[in-house]
Amino acid sequence: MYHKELKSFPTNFLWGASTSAYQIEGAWNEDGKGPSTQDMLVAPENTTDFKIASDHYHHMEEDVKLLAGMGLKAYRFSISWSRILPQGRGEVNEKGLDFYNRLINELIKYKIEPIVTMFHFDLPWALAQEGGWSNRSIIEDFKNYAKVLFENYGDRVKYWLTINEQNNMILYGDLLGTATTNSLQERYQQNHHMLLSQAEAMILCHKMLLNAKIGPAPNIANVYPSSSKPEDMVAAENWTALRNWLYLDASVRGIYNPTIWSYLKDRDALPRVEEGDMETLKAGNPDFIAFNYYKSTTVSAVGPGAPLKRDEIEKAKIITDPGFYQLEDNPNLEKTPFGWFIDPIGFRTTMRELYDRYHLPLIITENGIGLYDEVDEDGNVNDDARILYYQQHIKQIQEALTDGVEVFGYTPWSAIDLVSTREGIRKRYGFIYVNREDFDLLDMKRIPKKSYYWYKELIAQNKIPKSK
Ligand code: BGP
Repeated sequence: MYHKELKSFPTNFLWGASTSAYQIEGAWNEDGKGPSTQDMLVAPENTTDFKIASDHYHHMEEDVKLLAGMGLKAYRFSISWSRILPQGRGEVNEKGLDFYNRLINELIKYKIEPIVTMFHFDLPWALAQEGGWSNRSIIEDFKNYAKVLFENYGDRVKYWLTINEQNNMILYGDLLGTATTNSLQERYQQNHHMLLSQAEAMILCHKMLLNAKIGPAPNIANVYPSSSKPEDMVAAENWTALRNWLYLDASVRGIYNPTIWSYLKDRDALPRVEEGDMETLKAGNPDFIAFNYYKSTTVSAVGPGAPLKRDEIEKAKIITDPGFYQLEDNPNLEKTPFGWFIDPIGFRTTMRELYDRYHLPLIITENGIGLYDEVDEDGNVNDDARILYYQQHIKQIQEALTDGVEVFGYTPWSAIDLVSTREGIRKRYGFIYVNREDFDLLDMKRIPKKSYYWYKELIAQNKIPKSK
């Protein structure tokens, strides 16, 4: 649909940027922090671990000042559970509490709205030793953790996100360092426990904080059938249900997606659902949907027993699905230097589909491009490819707004350079360069990139700057 005129961005639109605790903070064992599963991972070859990351823990004031300099209206960050509760439960670490208190106060000082992710891939190691998400007792632990956060930060934090990319943890947990099992049933049992933990947190949030808003933060992206064959359309619907709707149907409507329920049944992988669980899921209601979008996917139908076609599937050990779907290339799309499809229009269709299906306001909590950024002789980082990526994607938000979709914020990934989930710091996402390499920490100097100034102009004008 072509619009004669595009709607302007609302004046209170939350232009922001995003990070996560374990990828940016460092100080992995300082000031009483307990280890998390991410701290204990063995990094892939030639790749840094997360122990120092961007050393944000020791650069927090400087970093926030730079974010304020960009004119950010919002900053999305995650809280490290084991910095607050080193054992995952029990005694609270005052110094951990203090760090986030200072961060939140600093943001508010510059009129930047804090958006807090409660859990972003870094489970307290102590809880992982007891089975982590496989152990039903984690629901109570998550609820207690949520209570500590609401009690301590609820007076200043209005926007809460429960669990980052629960769907990717279940589907690609091996890649994200969050998987603990190859059993399909156990994965979906973990998923069930996450859904219940999330529902309990949403219920508690609404009980404790009357003005707060809370929502899930899955990774949502549209799926194309690789051809107009009806079988490929069924495969596309299958993959959409498995990667998108399973999570949101449960979070928003408190139900299990029927296609996925029968898929799990067919594969003897149904989660054990106890009495009262479905009532809990129904009682937990989000105020909005936050979602991360990087790329669309394309799939085709594949008969039962067929061999797997793509390496990616083997590597990721994701649920291999002959009889359900098969990932395909998309010749219509370009790729980033790291091989991710670039699909701004897919971003628009994702927003439209989400709004159509759930009728809840949307905020995009991640979107961005990983690049091999470098500092040139003049000390500048000219990340034109990132500017182009943002320009194209933000244009599609405007298209979606004009289509009638309610979008209230955009916090792309990432505010400053940080360590990627598995490709180190050489895969950079930030508006601000951090001068370190995978194994050489250099001076950790912060250098605003060209995209920093571009985004600053966009925020100041509340519209996409004209290309120069
Ligand atoms: C999302 C995660 C982030 C992040 C981003 C980029 O899935 O929520 O933590 O890092 O993707 O991915 P990567 O770091 O693998 O390039």
